[in-house]
Amino acid sequence: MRFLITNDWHLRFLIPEHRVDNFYETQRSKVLQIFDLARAHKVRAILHAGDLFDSANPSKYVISEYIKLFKKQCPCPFYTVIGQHDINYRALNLINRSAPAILESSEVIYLLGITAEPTVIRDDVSLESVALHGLSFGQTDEVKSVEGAFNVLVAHVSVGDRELFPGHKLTAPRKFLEDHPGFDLCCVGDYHYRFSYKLNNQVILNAGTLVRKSTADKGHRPGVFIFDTQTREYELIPLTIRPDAEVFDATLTQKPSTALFDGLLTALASEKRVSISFDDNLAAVMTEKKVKQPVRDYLARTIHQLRESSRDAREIERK
Ligand SMILES: [Mn+2]
Repeated sequence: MRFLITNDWHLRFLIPEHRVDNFYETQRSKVLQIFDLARAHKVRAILHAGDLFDSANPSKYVISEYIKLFKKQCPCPFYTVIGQHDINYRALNLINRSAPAILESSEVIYLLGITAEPTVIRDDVSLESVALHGLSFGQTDEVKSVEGAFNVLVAHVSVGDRELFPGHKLTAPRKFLEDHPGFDLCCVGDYHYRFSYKLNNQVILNAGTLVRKSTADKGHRPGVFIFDTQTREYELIPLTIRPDAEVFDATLTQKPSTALFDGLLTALASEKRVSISFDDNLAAVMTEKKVKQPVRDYLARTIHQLRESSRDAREIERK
């Protein structure tokens, strides 16, 4: 079976600060290019690894226009997970208020991984089974691969091979594959640059963002992967895009000074608070303030309970 792999569409109406073109139309035309590619390559489904919308509250116009577009033009099932841009406060229990949930209710897309059960697709001719699993941003549920099937994990996770800032600890693509040994293909989103990595029989792909939203994305050439489960081969298909000079504001072409940001990082690093993980930062602050162990234990329990109850609420909401 062939699949089209894509992520981080960040659908929106407003023109980002750095762009000078009709961004909404540009974005819409790229979505149409992807639907055309899915048709041309006869893929079984499109797999999108999260951040379908740019915000938790996109305009109703954007939502209704994309529902229409999916209905009329998407040639195959479309599966996605929830990225942190899709929901408020990064809180998965608010999933039913998200724009992707509205698209799912409109029966134009499917959300993966909200229940523990994977979606299994069977091919009547080759008798091949493909199990699709999903992990939304911050979802820590254990995913179990299905025996006898080709297992695909679609996940919005911070996996990558480039430091975002000095001292940034990130999960390398290889490590993610090692941590998910039962999965033949992992399609990930979150970081907006593209990468692909093979480890024996496993492959991990991030196609990169669909759009160059700011000058920081300059140099990125939007594209999608076509993956074949029989051969385990994949191909990058670049999208037709306009050159940077035509879409970016020329007055903003110079790289902004990072002096302020670097200063902040140095200050944070000196306080050993450089991670973007809440838990790491909390631990660093508690060490610095010499917080006693019973207080630490109490905080750890409370935070754990809060996370558990938000997961329970999510499961109840989905039932
Ligand atoms: Mn994103």
